Amino acid sequence: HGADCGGEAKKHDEAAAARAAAKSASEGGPTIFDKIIKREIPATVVFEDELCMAFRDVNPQAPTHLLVIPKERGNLSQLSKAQEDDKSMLGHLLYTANRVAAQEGLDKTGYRVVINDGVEGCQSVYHLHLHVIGGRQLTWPPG
Ligand code: TR5
Repeated sequence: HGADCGGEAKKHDEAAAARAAAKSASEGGPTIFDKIIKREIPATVVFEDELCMAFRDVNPQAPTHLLVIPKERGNLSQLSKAQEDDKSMLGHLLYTANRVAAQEGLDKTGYRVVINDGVEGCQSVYHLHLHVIGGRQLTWPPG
């Protein structure tokens, strides 16, 4: 049985599926986020600049749940693949996370930024993304 990563209970091995997705992405395969970037499938985009975009998570875990992603994934299928020359993009994404949080009014109340990495981190889409979650009292620790 796979890990419980918050989805519906599934009969197949979720960990194996996650490893397959990670392998595909690490080999340059597309993810669903490429289609969002190209506007081939719809998303509610709340911010965009030359480097990144932010849109609403389709399965929100709180009243506000945004994803901030680099438009060019490059090697950043996941945070653990980050290299020295990704530092400016990583900084830009984190800075943008606060900008979009403020745009949602969350700078007044507090919010959370999460990056899930790999199988044990419950990552499901292998294109780096920051979750920006808020609009209710969150709890700690996470599952
Ligand atoms: O599990 P990790 O950390 O990899 O986060 C992936 C996130 O992408 C999840 O919170 C999903 O709910 C979200 N997601 C998945 C899809 C999707 C999306 N957010 C917006 N729009 C989406 N589309 C159109 N399709 C998805 N498969």
